[in-house]
Amino acid sequence: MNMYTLLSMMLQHQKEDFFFPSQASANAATVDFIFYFIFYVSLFAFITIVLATAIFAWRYRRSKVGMTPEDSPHHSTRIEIVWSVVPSIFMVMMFWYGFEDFTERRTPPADSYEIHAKASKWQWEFEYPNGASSFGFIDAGEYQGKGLFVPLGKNVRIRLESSDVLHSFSIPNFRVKMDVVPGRYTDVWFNAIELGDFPIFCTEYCGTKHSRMLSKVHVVSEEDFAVWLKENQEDPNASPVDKGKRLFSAKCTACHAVDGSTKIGPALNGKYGTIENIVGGTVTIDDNYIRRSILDPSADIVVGFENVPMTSFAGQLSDDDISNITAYLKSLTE
Ligand code: HEC
Ligand SMILES: [Cu+2]
Repeated sequence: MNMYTLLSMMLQHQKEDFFFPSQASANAATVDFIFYFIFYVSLFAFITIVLATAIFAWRYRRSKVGMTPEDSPHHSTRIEIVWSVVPSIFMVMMFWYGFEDFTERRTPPADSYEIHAKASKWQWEFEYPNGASSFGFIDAGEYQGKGLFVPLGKNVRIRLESSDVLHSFSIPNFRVKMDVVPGRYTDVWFNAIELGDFPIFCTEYCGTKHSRMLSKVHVVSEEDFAVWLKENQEDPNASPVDKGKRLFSAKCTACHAVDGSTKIGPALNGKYGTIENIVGGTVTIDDNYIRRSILDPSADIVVGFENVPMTSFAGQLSDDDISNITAYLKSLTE
Protein backbone atom coordinates (compact mmCIF):
# COMPACT_ATOMS: atom_id res chain seq x y z
CA MET A 1 0.00 0.00 0.00
CA ASN A 2 1.54 3.30 -0.97
CA MET A 3 1.41 6.47 1.09
CA TYR A 4 -1.30 8.04 -1.01
CA THR A 5 -3.76 5.13 -0.69
CA LEU A 6 -3.08 4.97 3.02
CA LEU A 7 -3.69 8.68 3.49
CA SER A 8 -6.83 8.72 1.41
CA MET A 9 -8.19 5.75 3.39
CA MET A 10 -7.45 7.54 6.64
CA LEU A 11 -8.99 10.77 5.52
CA GLN A 12 -12.14 9.43 3.92
CA HIS A 13 -14.27 9.17 7.04
CA GLN A 14 -17.01 7.21 5.49
CA LYS A 15 -19.14 4.84 7.45
CA GLU A 16 -16.35 2.34 7.11
CA ASP A 17 -12.76 3.49 6.80
CA PHE A 18 -9.15 2.76 7.58
CA PHE A 19 -9.60 2.73 11.36
CA PHE A 20 -13.16 1.55 11.84
CA PRO A 21 -15.68 -1.01 10.60
CA SER A 22 -19.19 0.20 9.69
CA GLN A 23 -21.09 2.41 12.14
CA ALA A 24 -23.75 -0.10 13.12
CA SER A 25 -24.97 1.52 16.34
CA ALA A 26 -26.47 4.92 17.12
CA ASN A 27 -23.43 5.80 19.20
CA ALA A 28 -20.76 4.84 16.67
CA ALA A 29 -20.66 8.19 14.85
CA THR A 30 -20.01 10.01 18.14
CA VAL A 31 -17.16 7.69 19.07
CA ASP A 32 -15.62 8.12 15.63
CA PHE A 33 -15.95 11.88 15.82
CA ILE A 34 -14.14 11.95 19.18
CA PHE A 35 -11.46 9.64 17.83
CA TYR A 36 -10.83 11.78 14.77
CA PHE A 37 -10.93 15.00 16.78
CA ILE A 38 -8.18 13.71 19.07
CA PHE A 39 -6.33 12.16 16.15
CA TYR A 40 -6.15 15.36 14.10
CA VAL A 41 -5.32 17.62 17.02
CA SER A 42 -2.49 15.22 17.91
CA LEU A 43 -1.35 14.96 14.31
CA PHE A 44 -1.24 18.75 14.01
CA ALA A 45 0.68 19.07 17.29
CA PHE A 46 3.08 16.30 16.28
CA ILE A 47 3.88 17.82 12.89
CA THR A 48 4.24 21.34 14.30
CA ILE A 49 6.57 20.28 17.10
CA VAL A 50 8.75 18.00 14.97
CA LEU A 51 8.96 20.61 12.22
CA ALA A 52 9.91 23.37 14.67
CA THR A 53 12.51 21.09 16.25
CA ALA A 54 14.04 20.32 12.87
CA ILE A 55 14.09 23.97 11.78
CA PHE A 56 15.69 25.20 14.99
CA ALA A 57 18.21 22.37 15.06
CA TRP A 58 19.33 23.32 11.56
CA ARG A 59 19.22 27.05 11.99
CA TYR A 60 21.09 27.17 15.29
CA ARG A 61 23.47 24.30 14.58
CA ARG A 62 26.81 24.44 16.33
CA SER A 63 28.96 24.67 13.21
CA LYS A 64 27.05 27.76 12.15
CA VAL A 65 26.93 29.74 15.37
CA GLY A 66 30.43 28.79 16.57
CA MET A 67 31.53 27.46 19.92
CA THR A 68 30.76 30.39 22.19
CA PRO A 69 27.27 30.08 23.63
CA GLU A 70 25.15 33.21 23.48
CA ASP A 71 22.70 34.43 26.11
CA SER A 72 19.25 33.00 25.61
CA PRO A 73 16.73 35.51 24.38
CA HIS A 74 14.32 36.89 26.96
CA HIS A 75 11.01 35.10 27.26
CA SER A 76 8.03 36.38 25.32
CA THR A 77 4.87 36.54 27.39
CA ARG A 78 2.74 36.74 24.29
CA ILE A 79 4.11 33.54 22.77
CA GLU A 80 3.96 31.72 26.10
CA ILE A 81 0.31 32.60 26.62
CA VAL A 82 -0.57 31.49 23.09
CA TRP A 83 1.14 28.14 23.37
CA SER A 84 -0.38 27.46 26.78
CA VAL A 85 -3.91 28.64 26.21
CA VAL A 86 -4.55 27.33 22.70
CA PRO A 87 -3.57 23.70 23.44
CA SER A 88 -5.48 23.88 26.75
CA ILE A 89 -8.67 24.73 24.88
CA PHE A 90 -8.23 21.63 22.73
CA MET A 91 -7.45 19.48 25.79
CA VAL A 92 -10.60 20.67 27.52
CA MET A 93 -12.59 19.89 24.39
CA MET A 94 -11.14 16.37 24.29
CA PHE A 95 -12.07 15.85 27.90
CA TRP A 96 -15.52 17.33 27.40
CA TYR A 97 -16.46 15.21 24.39
CA GLY A 98 -14.93 12.09 25.92
CA PHE A 99 -16.50 12.47 29.33
CA GLU A 100 -19.91 13.31 27.93
CA ASP A 101 -19.98 10.16 25.84
CA PHE A 102 -18.42 8.09 28.62
CA THR A 103 -21.21 8.98 31.06
CA GLU A 104 -23.80 8.21 28.42
CA ARG A 105 -22.16 4.83 27.73
CA ARG A 106 -22.13 4.02 31.45
CA THR A 107 -25.85 4.70 32.00
CA PRO A 108 -28.14 2.35 30.08
CA PRO A 109 -31.53 4.01 29.45
CA ALA A 110 -34.25 2.77 31.79
CA ASP A 111 -36.27 1.32 28.91
CA SER A 112 -33.40 -0.89 27.70
CA TYR A 113 -34.16 -4.44 26.65
CA GLU A 114 -31.99 -6.65 28.82
CA ILE A 115 -30.07 -9.69 27.66
CA HIS A 116 -27.69 -11.61 29.89
CA ALA A 117 -24.34 -12.70 28.54
CA LYS A 118 -22.18 -15.15 30.38
CA ALA A 119 -18.56 -15.61 29.47
CA SER A 120 -16.74 -18.84 30.24
CA LYS A 121 -13.66 -20.52 28.86
CA TRP A 122 -14.22 -20.37 25.85
CA GLN A 123 -17.63 -19.32 24.78
CA TRP A 124 -20.42 -16.77 25.14
CA GLU A 125 -23.85 -17.76 26.41
CA PHE A 126 -26.82 -15.46 26.00
CA GLU A 127 -30.10 -15.58 27.89
CA TYR A 128 -33.18 -13.58 26.92
CA PRO A 129 -36.03 -12.41 29.18
CA ASN A 130 -38.43 -15.16 28.01
CA GLY A 131 -35.96 -17.92 28.84
CA ALA A 132 -34.63 -18.41 25.30
CA SER A 133 -30.91 -18.95 25.15
CA SER A 134 -28.12 -19.17 22.63
CA PHE A 135 -24.35 -19.45 22.61
CA GLY A 136 -21.40 -18.83 20.37
CA PHE A 137 -17.76 -19.70 19.80
CA ILE A 138 -15.63 -20.70 16.86
CA ASP A 139 -14.14 -24.11 16.16
CA ALA A 140 -11.96 -25.11 13.20
CA GLY A 141 -12.86 -21.83 11.54
CA GLU A 142 -16.60 -22.44 11.81
CA TYR A 143 -19.01 -20.42 13.91
CA GLN A 144 -20.75 -22.67 16.43
CA GLY A 145 -24.11 -21.88 17.98
CA LYS A 146 -26.51 -19.15 16.99
CA GLY A 147 -24.71 -16.22 18.55
CA LEU A 148 -26.47 -13.15 19.89
CA PHE A 149 -29.73 -11.83 18.43
CA VAL A 150 -30.77 -8.22 18.98
CA PRO A 151 -33.65 -6.14 17.64
CA LEU A 152 -32.96 -3.21 15.32
CA GLY A 153 -33.49 0.31 16.65
CA LYS A 154 -34.02 -0.60 20.31
CA ASN A 155 -31.89 0.21 23.31
CA VAL A 156 -30.33 -3.07 24.37
CA ARG A 157 -28.42 -3.58 27.58
CA ILE A 158 -26.18 -6.62 27.80
CA ARG A 159 -25.51 -7.57 31.39
CA LEU A 160 -22.19 -9.35 31.54
CA GLU A 161 -20.96 -11.97 33.95
CA SER A 162 -18.10 -14.43 33.96
CA SER A 163 -18.14 -17.92 35.40
CA ASP A 164 -14.36 -18.26 35.54
CA VAL A 165 -11.71 -15.70 34.57
CA LEU A 166 -11.52 -12.18 33.23
CA HIS A 167 -12.95 -11.82 29.71
CA SER A 168 -13.94 -8.77 27.72
CA PHE A 169 -16.99 -8.27 25.54
CA SER A 170 -16.40 -6.27 22.39
CA ILE A 171 -18.47 -5.49 19.29
CA PRO A 172 -16.34 -3.16 17.16
CA ASN A 173 -19.19 -2.23 14.79
CA PHE A 174 -21.17 -0.94 17.79
CA ARG A 175 -18.06 0.68 19.35
CA VAL A 176 -18.68 -1.06 22.67
CA LYS A 177 -16.25 -2.97 24.83
CA MET A 178 -16.39 -3.93 28.48
CA ASP A 179 -14.50 -6.18 30.84
CA VAL A 180 -16.37 -9.23 32.10
CA VAL A 181 -15.28 -9.71 35.68
CA PRO A 182 -15.81 -12.83 37.80
CA GLY A 183 -17.89 -12.16 40.91
CA ARG A 184 -19.69 -9.07 39.70
CA TYR A 185 -21.86 -7.73 36.91
CA THR A 186 -20.85 -5.18 34.33
CA ASP A 187 -22.79 -4.03 31.29
CA VAL A 188 -22.76 -2.44 27.85
CA TRP A 189 -25.65 -0.91 25.99
CA PHE A 190 -26.23 0.08 22.38
CA ASN A 191 -28.88 0.80 19.82
CA ALA A 192 -28.23 -1.14 16.62
CA ILE A 193 -29.07 0.83 13.48
CA GLU A 194 -27.85 -1.53 10.78
CA LEU A 195 -29.29 -4.93 9.90
CA GLY A 196 -26.75 -7.70 9.52
CA ASP A 197 -24.17 -9.85 11.28
CA PHE A 198 -21.22 -8.37 13.13
CA PRO A 199 -18.39 -10.05 15.03
CA ILE A 200 -18.26 -10.32 18.82
CA PHE A 201 -14.78 -10.66 20.26
CA CYS A 202 -13.34 -11.59 23.61
CA THR A 203 -10.71 -8.87 23.96
CA GLU A 204 -8.98 -10.05 27.12
CA TYR A 205 -6.60 -12.96 26.94
CA CYS A 206 -8.37 -15.73 28.85
CA GLY A 207 -6.44 -18.92 28.20
CA THR A 208 -5.32 -21.25 25.44
CA LYS A 209 -8.50 -21.08 23.36
CA HIS A 210 -9.03 -17.37 23.81
CA SER A 211 -8.90 -16.90 20.04
CA ARG A 212 -11.92 -19.17 19.65
CA MET A 213 -14.07 -16.95 21.83
CA LEU A 214 -15.45 -15.34 18.76
CA SER A 215 -19.13 -15.10 17.91
CA LYS A 216 -21.60 -12.98 16.00
CA VAL A 217 -24.36 -10.55 16.78
CA HIS A 218 -27.32 -10.75 14.41
CA VAL A 219 -29.26 -7.52 14.14
CA VAL A 220 -32.79 -8.36 12.97
CA SER A 221 -36.06 -6.41 12.71
CA GLU A 222 -38.25 -6.28 15.79
CA GLU A 223 -40.75 -8.69 14.19
CA ASP A 224 -38.06 -11.20 13.29
CA PHE A 225 -36.62 -10.87 16.76
CA ALA A 226 -39.99 -11.67 18.35
CA VAL A 227 -40.31 -14.74 16.12
CA TRP A 228 -36.78 -15.87 16.92
CA LEU A 229 -37.41 -15.46 20.68
CA LYS A 230 -40.52 -17.60 20.48
CA GLU A 231 -38.86 -20.30 18.41
CA ASN A 232 -35.95 -20.55 20.78
CA GLN A 233 -37.90 -20.58 23.99
CA GLU A 234 -37.54 -24.10 25.30
CA ASP A 235 -40.04 -24.04 28.12
CA PRO A 236 -42.68 -21.29 28.38
CA ASN A 237 -42.60 -21.52 32.19
CA ALA A 238 -38.87 -21.21 32.43
CA SER A 239 -38.25 -17.51 32.00
CA PRO A 240 -35.69 -16.13 34.46
CA VAL A 241 -38.52 -14.35 36.30
CA ASP A 242 -40.50 -17.60 36.75
CA LYS A 243 -37.46 -19.50 37.91
CA GLY A 244 -36.52 -16.67 40.24
CA LYS A 245 -40.01 -16.59 41.71
CA ARG A 246 -39.90 -20.29 42.54
CA LEU A 247 -36.49 -19.95 44.18
CA PHE A 248 -37.60 -16.90 46.11
CA SER A 249 -40.67 -18.71 47.46
CA ALA A 250 -38.52 -21.61 48.57
CA LYS A 251 -35.61 -19.71 50.09
CA CYS A 252 -36.53 -16.17 50.96
CA THR A 253 -40.19 -15.76 51.88
CA ALA A 254 -39.56 -16.77 55.49
CA CYS A 255 -37.96 -13.37 55.97
CA HIS A 256 -38.99 -11.23 52.97
CA ALA A 257 -42.48 -10.29 51.83
CA VAL A 258 -43.25 -8.87 48.39
CA ASP A 259 -46.40 -6.98 49.39
CA GLY A 260 -44.67 -4.11 51.15
CA SER A 261 -44.88 -5.55 54.66
CA THR A 262 -41.85 -6.03 56.86
CA LYS A 263 -41.13 -9.53 58.07
CA ILE A 264 -37.76 -10.41 59.60
CA GLY A 265 -36.17 -8.54 56.69
CA PRO A 266 -37.44 -5.64 54.56
CA ALA A 267 -40.06 -6.10 51.84
CA LEU A 268 -38.43 -6.56 48.46
CA ASN A 269 -41.11 -5.38 46.03
CA GLY A 270 -40.68 -2.04 44.26
CA LYS A 271 -37.09 -1.86 45.43
CA TYR A 272 -35.03 -2.35 42.27
CA GLY A 273 -33.49 0.91 41.06
CA THR A 274 -34.33 2.79 44.28
CA ILE A 275 -31.87 4.16 46.78
CA GLU A 276 -31.53 2.31 50.08
CA ASN A 277 -30.25 3.59 53.39
CA ILE A 278 -27.60 1.27 54.69
CA VAL A 279 -25.40 1.58 57.73
CA GLY A 280 -22.72 4.08 56.76
CA GLY A 281 -24.38 5.54 53.65
CA THR A 282 -26.72 4.89 50.77
CA VAL A 283 -26.65 2.51 47.85
CA THR A 284 -28.63 2.09 44.63
CA ILE A 285 -30.36 -1.28 44.53
CA ASP A 286 -29.04 -2.87 41.34
CA ASP A 287 -27.88 -6.30 40.19
CA ASN A 288 -24.57 -6.06 42.02
CA TYR A 289 -26.19 -4.95 45.29
CA ILE A 290 -28.69 -7.81 45.21
CA ARG A 291 -25.92 -10.27 44.45
CA ARG A 292 -23.89 -8.94 47.37
CA SER A 293 -26.92 -9.00 49.66
CA ILE A 294 -27.40 -12.69 48.92
CA LEU A 295 -23.77 -13.80 49.09
CA ASP A 296 -22.39 -11.41 51.69
CA PRO A 297 -25.36 -9.87 53.55
CA SER A 298 -23.29 -8.30 56.29
CA ALA A 299 -21.40 -6.17 53.72
CA ASP A 300 -24.31 -3.69 53.62
CA ILE A 301 -26.84 -3.75 56.43
CA VAL A 302 -30.16 -2.00 55.81
CA VAL A 303 -30.85 0.75 58.36
CA GLY A 304 -33.37 -0.54 60.92
CA PHE A 305 -32.25 -4.16 60.53
CA GLU A 306 -28.91 -3.90 62.31
CA ASN A 307 -29.85 -6.54 64.88
CA VAL A 308 -31.31 -9.20 62.61
CA PRO A 309 -28.55 -10.30 60.29
CA MET A 310 -29.41 -12.24 57.16
CA THR A 311 -27.50 -15.46 56.64
CA SER A 312 -25.36 -15.84 53.53
CA PHE A 313 -26.47 -18.05 50.67
CA ALA A 314 -22.93 -18.45 49.35
CA GLY A 315 -22.52 -22.04 48.19
CA GLN A 316 -26.27 -22.66 48.25
CA LEU A 317 -27.33 -20.65 45.23
CA SER A 318 -25.58 -20.79 41.87
CA ASP A 319 -24.80 -17.76 39.73
CA ASP A 320 -27.79 -18.62 37.58
CA ASP A 321 -30.05 -18.87 40.65
CA ILE A 322 -28.94 -15.43 41.78
CA SER A 323 -29.43 -14.06 38.30
CA ASN A 324 -32.97 -15.45 38.21
CA ILE A 325 -33.86 -14.12 41.65
CA THR A 326 -32.58 -10.71 40.53
CA ALA A 327 -34.77 -10.88 37.43
CA TYR A 328 -37.75 -11.69 39.67
CA LEU A 329 -37.04 -8.84 42.10
CA LYS A 330 -36.63 -6.52 39.14
CA SER A 331 -39.98 -7.62 37.72
CA LEU A 332 -41.64 -6.51 40.97
CA THR A 333 -40.97 -2.90 40.05
CA GLU A 334 -42.34 -2.93 36.53
C1 HEC B 1 -33.22 -15.44 57.99
C2 HEC B 1 -33.94 -14.37 57.36
C3 HEC B 1 -33.61 -14.03 55.93
C4 HEC B 1 -33.62 -14.87 54.83
C5 HEC B 1 -33.94 -16.36 54.77
C6 HEC B 1 -33.28 -14.05 53.70
N1 HEC B 1 -33.06 -12.76 54.10
FE1 HEC B 1 -32.56 -11.19 52.91
N2 HEC B 1 -32.45 -9.97 54.52
C7 HEC B 1 -32.73 -10.35 55.82
C8 HEC B 1 -32.52 -9.23 56.68
C9 HEC B 1 -32.71 -9.23 58.19
C10 HEC B 1 -32.09 -8.15 55.87
C11 HEC B 1 -31.72 -6.74 56.31
C12 HEC B 1 -30.33 -6.72 56.88
C13 HEC B 1 -29.26 -6.76 55.84
O1 HEC B 1 -29.26 -5.90 54.97
O2 HEC B 1 -28.43 -7.68 55.86
C14 HEC B 1 -32.07 -8.67 54.51
C15 HEC B 1 -31.71 -7.92 53.40
C16 HEC B 1 -31.81 -8.35 52.11
C17 HEC B 1 -31.63 -7.52 50.96
C18 HEC B 1 -31.35 -6.04 50.97
C19 HEC B 1 -32.71 -5.37 50.98
C20 HEC B 1 -32.74 -3.88 50.96
O3 HEC B 1 -33.83 -3.32 51.14
O4 HEC B 1 -31.72 -3.24 50.72
C21 HEC B 1 -31.84 -8.30 49.87
C22 HEC B 1 -31.77 -7.87 48.41
C23 HEC B 1 -32.12 -9.62 50.35
N3 HEC B 1 -32.11 -9.63 51.70
C24 HEC B 1 -32.37 -10.70 49.52
C25 HEC B 1 -32.66 -11.96 50.00
C26 HEC B 1 -32.89 -13.09 49.14
C27 HEC B 1 -32.88 -13.04 47.62
C28 HEC B 1 -33.12 -14.15 49.93
C29 HEC B 1 -33.39 -15.58 49.50
C30 HEC B 1 -32.36 -16.19 48.69
C31 HEC B 1 -33.04 -13.68 51.30
N4 HEC B 1 -32.74 -12.36 51.30
C32 HEC B 1 -33.22 -14.51 52.40
C33 HEC B 1 -33.14 -11.59 56.24
C34 HEC B 1 -33.25 -12.71 55.46
CU1 LIG C 1 -12.43 -14.75 26.94
